[in-house]
Amino acid sequence: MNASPAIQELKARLAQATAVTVLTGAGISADSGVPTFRGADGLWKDHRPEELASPEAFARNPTLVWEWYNWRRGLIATKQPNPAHTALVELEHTVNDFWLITQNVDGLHPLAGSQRLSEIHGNIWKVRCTQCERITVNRDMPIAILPECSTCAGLLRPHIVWFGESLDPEDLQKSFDALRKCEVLLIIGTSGMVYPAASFGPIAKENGAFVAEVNLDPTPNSDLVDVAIQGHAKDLVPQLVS
Ligand code: BJW
Ligand code: ZN
Repeated sequence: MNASPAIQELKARLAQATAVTVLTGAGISADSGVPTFRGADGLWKDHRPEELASPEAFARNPTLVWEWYNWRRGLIATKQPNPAHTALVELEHTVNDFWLITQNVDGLHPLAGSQRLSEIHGNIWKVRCTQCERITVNRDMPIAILPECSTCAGLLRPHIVWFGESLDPEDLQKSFDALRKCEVLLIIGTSGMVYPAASFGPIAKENGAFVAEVNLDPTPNSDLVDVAIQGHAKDLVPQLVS
């Protein structure tokens, strides 16, 4: 198969760059069978985000929120990284200065072997105590509702950044550093609707990076980027890295 000129150019840029940053969203895991948030089959079709993914929702009905996370954990536990996740591990090994920023909480990037990454919206396999704030890994299937902290007996919550909550300052700092210094920013499978990640493309562009997008559909980023390639992440990302 002959690669398109856009793919060829991006492939060459990636091969030459010494600093590459990648931003991923739910679209990369869609190819592993994990549902996205928005769109026809997205999670928000049946659930209102503010009823499940906000601190107010958890305060109002922690049982409902935990039931939803138990369902998601059960689904994600059956999924595996796909060739797009694996290709990014390969890229991490070949690029001198590499950073992966993922909005995904499914843990498929670390499962594939990614190490230089920030999970800026948290991880569905981690829990945080609402009292003492201790963060622990928890793979219970299903998790006991309502789960309690083993240190202080406080109520545990998912270690996930909900709407209206701040991102971890260290994750943000690492992300901004990576966006400012990268020669290439590759944005994969995100609708570009949720801030602050929605501002990452413009930040890298303002700082002189070559910005590329891989997505099934056009997004708000498509007009800003140097190259927008439409298709499945699992097919395109391995082509870009090979
Ligand atoms: C494929 C594909 C395939 C499919 N191959 N592609 C500035 C302006 C306006 C609002 C705000 C602002 N700053 C903050 C806000 C408020 C809010 C926000 O952004 N709201 C917007 C909706 C307007 N942001 C926040 O609250 C953030 N906090 C914050 O900024 O704190 C400071 C602050 C607070 C309040 C006010 C002001 C400042 C926190 C955001 C946390 C988001 N958390 C979630 C958690 C969900 C719960 C959970 O997972 O358990 O993270 S929301 C949800 O969206 C999830 C995702 O990580 C995130 C992004 O979604 P993503 O990944 O883009 O997925 P989709 O489904 O949207 O798109 C999938 C894409 O893939 C599509 O484009 C498809 O085409 C594509 N695709 N298959 C390639 N095979
Ligand atoms: Zn505690």
